[in-house]
Amino acid sequence: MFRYTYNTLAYGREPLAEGIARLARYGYDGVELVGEPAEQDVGQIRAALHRHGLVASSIISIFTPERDIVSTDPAVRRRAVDYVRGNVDHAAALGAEVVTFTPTACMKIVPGAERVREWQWAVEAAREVGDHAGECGVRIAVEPWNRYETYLINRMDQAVAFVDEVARPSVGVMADTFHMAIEEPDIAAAIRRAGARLTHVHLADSNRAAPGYGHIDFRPILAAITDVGYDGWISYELLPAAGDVWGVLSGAGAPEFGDAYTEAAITHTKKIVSDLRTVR
Ligand code: LER
Ligand code: MN
Repeated sequence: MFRYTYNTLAYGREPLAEGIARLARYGYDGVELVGEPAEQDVGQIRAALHRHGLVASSIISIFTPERDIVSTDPAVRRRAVDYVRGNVDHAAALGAEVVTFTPTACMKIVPGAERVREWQWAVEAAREVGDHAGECGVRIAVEPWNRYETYLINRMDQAVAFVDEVARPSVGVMADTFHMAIEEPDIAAAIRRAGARLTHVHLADSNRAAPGYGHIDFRPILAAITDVGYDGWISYELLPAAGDVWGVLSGAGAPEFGDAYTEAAITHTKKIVSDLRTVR
C-alpha cells in the first residue's frame, strides 16, 4: 500500500495550514514540505497536521548558488552541507522520513571544477549528511535532475553508482518521473535497476502537470515501483509550465495546482494501482 503526499511548493504563497487542509480533503496521508526550516514553525505545522490527521512525509532540499554541494568555494560547500543537515533536523522535529539531495545548485548546468573532483566533494557531503540522517532516523534520497537543471547526476544509473559509492544505509536514490521522462530511455526499467535503493518517488506528468495531463504512461512505472518492494511515499511534485517557475509561484500562482490537480493526481494513481491489483 502506497502512502500519498503532495509538495506544497505548487501552492505558492498559500499558508501551509490551508494546503494541509486541502490534502486531507482529497485523501492524502501526508504533506511534503520545501526545505526552508527558518521560515517554518514546527509547532504550527504539527498542530495543522494533527488537526487533519496527516503526517509530514518528506522535505525537498532546494540548492542555490549560495548552497551548492560542489561549489569551488569551500564556504559555499559547507553552507550546502549544513543546509541539508538542517533539513534533516527539521524532518526529525516534524517526524518526516525523507530529505532529498542533489549535488549541484538548481539550474547550474556547467561544472565549476573537474568532474572527478566535484564527484568526490559530493560523495563526502552525502556521507556526512547520511551519517547525520542515520542518527536522526531520517533517510536521504539522491535525486537525478534533468540536463536543464544540473549536469552531475541526470540519470538513475548515475544516482545508483553514486549511492553505492557513498555506501551509507541511510542514503538511497529517488525517482522523479518529470526528470526521467527527459533523460531515461525507459522509466520503469530504470526504477527496476534501482531496486531496493528506491527511497522516494516524485510523480509528475511529462509537462509537470498532474499525472493524466501529459503523455507519460504511469502503468508500467507503478508496476515497477510495486515490484521493487517500495513501501515509501508517492509524492506529487507538480509545477507550472513556465521557464520562470519560481516567479509564477511567488506571483499570481497557478490555480489548477490547487484543488483540481490535488484531486486529479491521487485519483489517477489510485485507479492504476487498483487496476494493477486486479490483473495480477
Ligand atoms: C526537486 O525535487 C526537483 O525535482 C527539482 O526539479 C526542483 O528544481
Ligand atoms: Mn523532484
